[in-house]
Amino acid sequence: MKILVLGGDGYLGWPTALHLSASGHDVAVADNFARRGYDYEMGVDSLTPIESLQTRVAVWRELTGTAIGSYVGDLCDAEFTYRMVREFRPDAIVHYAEQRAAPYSMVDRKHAVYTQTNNVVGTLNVLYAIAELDPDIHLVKLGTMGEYGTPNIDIEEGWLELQHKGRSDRVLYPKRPGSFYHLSKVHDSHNIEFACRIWGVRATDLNQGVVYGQQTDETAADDRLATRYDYDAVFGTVLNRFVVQAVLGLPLTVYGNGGQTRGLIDIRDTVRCIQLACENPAGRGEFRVFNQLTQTMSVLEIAQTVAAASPESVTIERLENPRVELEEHYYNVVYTGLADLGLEAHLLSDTLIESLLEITKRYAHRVRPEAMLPTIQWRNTSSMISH
Ligand code: NAD
Ligand code: USQ
Repeated sequence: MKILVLGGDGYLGWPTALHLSASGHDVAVADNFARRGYDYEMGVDSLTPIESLQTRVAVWRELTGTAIGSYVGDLCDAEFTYRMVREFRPDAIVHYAEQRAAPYSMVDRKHAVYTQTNNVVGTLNVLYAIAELDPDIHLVKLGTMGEYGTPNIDIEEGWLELQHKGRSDRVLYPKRPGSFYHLSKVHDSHNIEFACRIWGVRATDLNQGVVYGQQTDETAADDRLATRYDYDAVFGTVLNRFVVQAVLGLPLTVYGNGGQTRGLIDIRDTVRCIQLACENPAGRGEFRVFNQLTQTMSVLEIAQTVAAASPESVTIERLENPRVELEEHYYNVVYTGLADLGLEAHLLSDTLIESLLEITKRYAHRVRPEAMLPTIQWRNTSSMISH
């Protein structure tokens, strides 16, 4: 298949492009390097050194003889988006290209507006390009488990069968997200479902949990293929952050009492899920939703698991929660769709944590410990991005 990976220079987009290429697909990536720009804004950098997109693509070609096309541009620029789709003619578009950090979207008005504009407008341009140029293109869009929030009923895969006053209907599952970033994904989901209904677009919305890990079979082949590893309080995700804190001898920063429970997924399963979704497309007009996670754990359980796998002694610190979120709640999620397509999950294991500890030790000298503590407060309308 011809597959276009939007956001192909990012943490997940780059390993996905490699995995799809290694699986025999004809792949091109697109990115505007916004993510590299946020690093400059915050004065931080990926723990692992990462090469430019041009070098990454050249190294992949040198190692495998296979080309990955690249498009540099902004999805919010409709001309760019249309030109790319017209030129590459993909069978599937994998859409990762959004501002994805909840804390970044909560810095202040400007960052909230940027996040929602970038994400919602970029996705609308992609939807229009598909509808106008080739409605057969399958859109595989990254959503998030955080769209649902933590409701007091089971979380279904996108849709809910509802009984109300003697009548029944199948409705989009009600959403209660916890940041302006997570809200941008809800807005996207509604726009995509509408495009499926009115234009017969085929789409898969993947409500992914928190990703952990840094290596896939393909990125591990050469240091120059490494993907980024974020550990700072804005972009670092919880398990990856805890591993870095454990290696540096810093206390693990559990927000609140740590009872908040989240879906988790190994980066090796993320790339496989995308492959499965692309190779088994949604039907014309279908808005298909999968919950993309392989297990659920509370934040405190994640901290205890990292502490137990670490050879050094580790302390766990409970910080006052900078976010507004339930710390004790019901959480029962259905996630059978991707398993039915053939996903064989890698569950969080000591071996994975040990390999992350190894990577972290190798690059520990690159960590800026002052970027570790959270500075963005949900309850304030304006926060400092760093100390
Ligand atoms: P990332 O920030 O590393 O990658 C996103 C890429 O998209 C970046 O390279 C960025 O430069 C690019 N981009 C952003 N806006 C763009 C635009 N307007 N035009 C062109 N390129 C643009 O993020 P990631 O961790 O790889 O996440 C990828 C996607 O997966 C996001 O949509 C995110 O919401 C979703 N997701 C991530 C996680 C996670 O734990 N990392 C979990 C669930 C869902
Ligand atoms: N947390 C801590 N300590 C930390 C960091 C986080 O206790 O040092 C807690 C947070 O309060 C939250 C949970 O851990 O309850 C997860 O936080 P996170 O920063 O790992 O994840 P989140 O902000 O939800 O965002 C990440 C990705 C986002 C994706 C989302 C999936 O950045 O792109 O959409 O995970 S989900 O959480 O399922 O919505």
